[in-house]
Amino acid sequence: MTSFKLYYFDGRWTAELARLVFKQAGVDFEDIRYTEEEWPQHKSEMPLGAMPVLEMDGRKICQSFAIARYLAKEFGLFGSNNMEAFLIDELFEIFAEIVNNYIVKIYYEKDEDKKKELAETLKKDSAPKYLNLIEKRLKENTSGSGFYVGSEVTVGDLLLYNSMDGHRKWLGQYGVDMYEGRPLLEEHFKLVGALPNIAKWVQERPETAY
Ligand SMILES: N[C@@H](CCC(=O)N[C@@H](CS)C(=O)NCC(=O)O)C(=O)O
Repeated sequence: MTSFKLYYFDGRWTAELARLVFKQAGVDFEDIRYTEEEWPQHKSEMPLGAMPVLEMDGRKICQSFAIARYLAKEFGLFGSNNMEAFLIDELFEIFAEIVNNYIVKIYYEKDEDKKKELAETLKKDSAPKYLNLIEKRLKENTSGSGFYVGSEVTVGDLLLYNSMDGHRKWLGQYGVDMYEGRPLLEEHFKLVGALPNIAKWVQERPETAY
């Protein structure tokens, strides 16, 4: 049986989606969390000198979204046909754009007032077009499951759930909730949060700063 080790810091951010995929699939993995002090000794052991990194039987692979996609495909959480897989990929690209074009800029901005301003602009001007499309996709799934695609849970559901959770927590420090006033997303969040393996993990996972 393959042995999995997931390396990251003691936080959720870019590693949490892979953890959720493991948990939903019921597959064991070693959740290795380096402290900031330990990290410099381990940086050169990682393919790109960054984490998260997944080690499988001694082979290390990197890039958080690629890791989550790989695991989801391995564990049957990537949809039941090519269109479902496409819609999941589309959702990954949407969140990659939100993170790379907006969230990362807020993170690196030094001025506190400017950070708040950027967070408010994200909510008002940039996020709506993405969230409108996500809601449209949810409505297009007429299976009645409430999941993002098809009738079974996929990594698309875990991605949407984890992004909402993380962005709310992080943007909350600037008083911004870009998901506010979107009952369909709220409903989906509750559905995924109530999946037994996810609910159990959310209950027992370490409380971390990010
Ligand atoms: N695109 C990469 C980003 C990886 C990344 O920048 N990781 C950060 C933590 S979120 C890191 O390892 N920083 C420590 C360093 O670069 O020394 C991914 O999504 O995995």
